[in-house]
Amino acid sequence: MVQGCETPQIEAQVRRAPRVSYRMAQAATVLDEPGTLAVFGFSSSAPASADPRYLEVALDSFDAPAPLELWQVDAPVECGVEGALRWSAGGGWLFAAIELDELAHGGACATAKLAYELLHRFVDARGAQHVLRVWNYLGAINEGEGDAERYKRFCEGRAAGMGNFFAEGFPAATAIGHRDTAQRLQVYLLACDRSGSRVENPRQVSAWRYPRQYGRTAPSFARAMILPACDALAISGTAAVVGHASAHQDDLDAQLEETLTNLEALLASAGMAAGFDTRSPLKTYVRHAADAPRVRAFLQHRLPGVPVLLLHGDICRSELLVEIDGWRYA
Ligand code: 3EB
Repeated sequence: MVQGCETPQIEAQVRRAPRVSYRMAQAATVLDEPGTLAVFGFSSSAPASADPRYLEVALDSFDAPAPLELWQVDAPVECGVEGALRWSAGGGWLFAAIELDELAHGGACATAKLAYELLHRFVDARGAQHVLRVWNYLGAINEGEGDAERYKRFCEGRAAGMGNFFAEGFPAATAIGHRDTAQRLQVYLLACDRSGSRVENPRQVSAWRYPRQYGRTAPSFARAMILPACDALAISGTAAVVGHASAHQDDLDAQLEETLTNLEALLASAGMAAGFDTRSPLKTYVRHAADAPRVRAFLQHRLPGVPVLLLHGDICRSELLVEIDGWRYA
C-alpha cells in the first residue's frame, strides 16, 4: 500500500495515473489514439508534428530509431497553443510545455524565470491545478565556474519565476543538459486537479536544503511524487548523491549502483514494494556517449524487462555521469 493511501479510493472522480510508455511508432498514429495527452520524440531526427501535444525533446537517444514516449489518459483530450506555450488537458490531467530561446531572453537565469512565470500564469488561469512533475532541459548546463555555472543560474531563475507557484510544496523534477547548439530552454509539466503526495529520500538531504556550495539558490524539487489515486510514483532525476554530496567520482558502475539504491529508497519511502517491472519506464541520462553500452548492459542485468530509454544528457553536477528518472506503477 502506498503511503497515505490506506483507505481505498472510492470517490467517483478518481484520477487514474496517465499511462507512460515507450513505443516504436509514428507520432501521427499515436496522436490519433484516444486519450493521448502527450507524445515526446527524442532525437534530432524525430519526426516533427505540429500537434501541440507533440514535443521534440532536445536530447538524442542512443537508440536509432528512437521510440516515442507516450502519456495516455482515460478521457477525451483537448489541446492548444498560447504563444510559446503548448498544452493539452483531459480527465483532470494537464500537460503544458514551453520552449524559449535564451538568446532572445537574456541568458539562463532570465529565461528560466520567464518560463516559470509563463507556466505559472497559464496553470493558474486553468484553476485548481496541482503541478506534480516538471522536466527542464537546457544547453551547456555545466558551463561557467562556481555560482556562474549555468545550472546554478537556471536554479536562480527558476526560483525567481515560480513565485508562489509551488506554495504547497515543490513538484518532482528533472534538470538535464542537452547538446543542442541553440540555447533552447525546454520546460514541461504534468499537473492534475487533485494533489499528490511528496516523497523525500532518507539517504539524501532534500534538494531545497542543499548547503551554499551548490549555489546561491538551492534547487527546487521533491525527490518523487505519489500521484493522486496512489496508483503511481513519479520519480525525479536520481543520481549518485548521498547526503548532499556526489558519490563515486569517475566510477560509472558505482554511480549506477548508488543510483539504484536511491531509487529503491524512494520506493520504500513511498510505501511501495521494491523493484521495477515491465510497466515502469525509466529514462536514463548518460553524460558520455562512450558509456552508453555499459549503462545499457548494467541496467539489462540489474533491471531485466524494465523499459529503459537511454538519452545523451549532461547531469547538473559535472562529476555525475548518469541519472535516472521515471515511473513506478503500484
Ligand atoms: C541531485 O540529486 C541531482 O534541479 O530540478 C535531480 C533532479 C537533480 C532534479 C533539478 C536536479 C534537479 O541534486 C540533480
